[in-house]
Amino acid sequence: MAAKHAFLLFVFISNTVVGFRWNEWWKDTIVYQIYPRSFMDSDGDGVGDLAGITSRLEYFNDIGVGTVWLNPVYKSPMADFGYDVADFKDIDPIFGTMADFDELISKAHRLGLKLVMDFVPNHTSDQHPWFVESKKNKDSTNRYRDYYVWVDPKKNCSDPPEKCIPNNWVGLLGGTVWEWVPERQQFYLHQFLKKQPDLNHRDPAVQLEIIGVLQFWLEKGVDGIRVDAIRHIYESEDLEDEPINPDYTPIPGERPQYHSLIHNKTADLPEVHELMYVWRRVLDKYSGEPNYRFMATETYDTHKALLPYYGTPERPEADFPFNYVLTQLKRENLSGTKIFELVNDWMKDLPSGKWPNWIICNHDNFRIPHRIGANYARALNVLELLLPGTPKTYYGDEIAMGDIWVTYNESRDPFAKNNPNHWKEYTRDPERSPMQWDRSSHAGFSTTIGDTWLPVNQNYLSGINVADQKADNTSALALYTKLAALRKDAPAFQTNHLKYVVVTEKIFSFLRIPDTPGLNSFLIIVNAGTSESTDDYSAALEEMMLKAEGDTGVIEVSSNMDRNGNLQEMNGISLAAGEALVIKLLI
Ligand SMILES: *[C@@H]1O[C@H](CO)[C@@H](O)[C@H](O)[C@H]1NC(C)=O
Ligand SMILES: *[C@@H]1O[C@H](CO)[C@@H](O)[C@H](O)[C@H]1NC(C)=O
Ligand SMILES: *[C@@H]1O[C@H](CO)[C@@H](O)[C@H](O)[C@H]1NC(C)=O
Ligand SMILES: *[C@@H]1O[C@H](CO)[C@@H](O)[C@H](O)[C@H]1NC(C)=O
Ligand SMILES: *[C@@H]1O[C@H](CO)[C@@H](O)[C@H](O)[C@H]1NC(C)=O
Ligand SMILES: CC(=O)N[C@H]1CO[C@H](CO)[C@@H](O)[C@@H]1O
Ligand SMILES: [Ca+2]
Ligand SMILES: [Ca+2]
Repeated sequence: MAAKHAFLLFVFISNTVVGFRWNEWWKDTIVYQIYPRSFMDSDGDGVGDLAGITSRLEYFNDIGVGTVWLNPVYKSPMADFGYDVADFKDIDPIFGTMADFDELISKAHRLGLKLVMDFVPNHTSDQHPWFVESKKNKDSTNRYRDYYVWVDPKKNCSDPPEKCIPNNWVGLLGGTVWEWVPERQQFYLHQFLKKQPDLNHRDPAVQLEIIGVLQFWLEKGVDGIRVDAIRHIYESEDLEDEPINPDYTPIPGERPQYHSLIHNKTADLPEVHELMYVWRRVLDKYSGEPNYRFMATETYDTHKALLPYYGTPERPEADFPFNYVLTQLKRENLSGTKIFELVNDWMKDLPSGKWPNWIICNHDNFRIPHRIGANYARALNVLELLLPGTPKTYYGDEIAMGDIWVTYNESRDPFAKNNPNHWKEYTRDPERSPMQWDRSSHAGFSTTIGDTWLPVNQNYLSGINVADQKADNTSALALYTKLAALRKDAPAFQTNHLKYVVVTEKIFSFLRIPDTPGLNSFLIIVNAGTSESTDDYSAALEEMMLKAEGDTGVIEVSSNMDRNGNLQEMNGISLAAGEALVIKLLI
């Protein structure tokens, strides 16, 4: 018996897409995120490296991924595993050499893959030569004097100067952003770790240095950059306190957490858009047919705060700001209506002519089996790959990899180690375990006789590995590969519009319709509920004045790969909890 629903009808204006132009390669690709320590270890030291990645590049051709994005591989003391850069123009020895990088990029290009680098402009390592010089003194002869955000002790303060903290600003890991340096008798600002001093992008010399870094990698042939932590680039020069967040309850005896304040002096300052535009123009100088250079930005924020990073028609910025809204999906709030809300927020406010993108997992959030439940991992890949726009896959999501668990003492992540009382909320180790390639020792990730840098999830022995899943045409990997091919081949997936069909507490469903009449449309249905759902889609389509031919479709793909090819009546479609269907129709 089909339930009665509210029907939600929205239509988006599309760009008419007849194949993508040379400068739009980032639209019909899948971006695959590699956390380099954890992808493939070539030399048996237990840590992944560049030569390891190079040795596995054919995998991307096999599964239909076109773009690889590397988390930082630059020279770094690894206080934040590479997000603390000591030399923006060199490779860290743990990952290999510049020659290894050159080999990686040339093989990637030979295989038709694009390579995107992580770009970390907000801060450097405290061991970067710029900082080492900058902290020595504030003499006008010190050319690095203003490379970082240095501030005097608060005025009219009767305490010793190192206690005269300039203001109430709190960093992302809790506690003050200010760190005292006796040599300069000043504080420097760090929004992340103490070992990650923020660069001063108001200094023209810093702006030039950073442009030089961009040029260095563009000349090496990288196809794009992903700009890290963009909302934190600038802080207000007036140094006024930030307002207290009324929704925050302080914990007695504990340092204040990031959300104790409303960050309108240290985040999303308007100046950042000037900088983005400058960088965009640098990329444009290197963008000659066929080599368009792509830019994405990273920041965790509400969709309203993210959208401005697209720029404007006159002043374009990112090709897209990475859209993290779906990373908020948790076990307790996963539902059809919640997915609808998050998807629709982005789609309804998307600036005209701009391209959406979707991210469900990354190196800062638990993976789906842990965050929501193992039986939803496949369906969420269906959702991510078939929504309009560019999907981003975190390594291992294609095989439905799960998290590991490590104790506080075994933790590697500084965000956890610096927060002994809250480490379970901060830890990012669980989602960073080594990639599971096959059933050999360490899941084929490493030949080390010792330990890998984080433990391998033991479920690699029970089917969660690439080799076993390649041999099984019903596996998560088989599903992923089929979806990747579908989104590349079917014109219905090469537009940026969608129509919602049935949306309920359990169900989120949408139609992808090609711009050219007479070609197949696809109805995608996800059951995000905790029990089976049977619904009438025929009436919903009719209400939208659309009708499937003969009121039937063919199941192109089912998330469990067990209903593919079945004929399906539209007036009563049943899905198990966590199941997704892709139904091909003519309308
Ligand atoms: C510091 O104290 C002096 C003398 O009491 C006062 O004139 C001045 O305005 C104060 N400055 C600030 C920044 O509060
Ligand atoms: C910051 O927020 C406070 C409180 O909402 C407001 O009074 C103040 O004007 C804001 N400042 C800026 C720079 O937006
Ligand atoms: C879902 O729940 C989590 C945990 O309670 C919360 O952090 C997150 O903001 C919620 N997401 C949405 C979209 O409501
Ligand atoms: C963790 O390490 C500390 C210091 O080395 C030690 O005292 C403690 O017993 C360890 N805790 C566990 C649970 O292993
Ligand atoms: C998998 O292979 C078997 C045996 O060849 C075949 O019967 C089945 O239809 C295939 N399933 C899928 C989903 O391709
Ligand atoms: C999603 C993302 O890239 N997060 C990074 C933001 O920047 C901090 C500091 O560089 C990193 O620790 C996060 O991993
Ligand atoms: Ca290695
Ligand atoms: Ca900053």
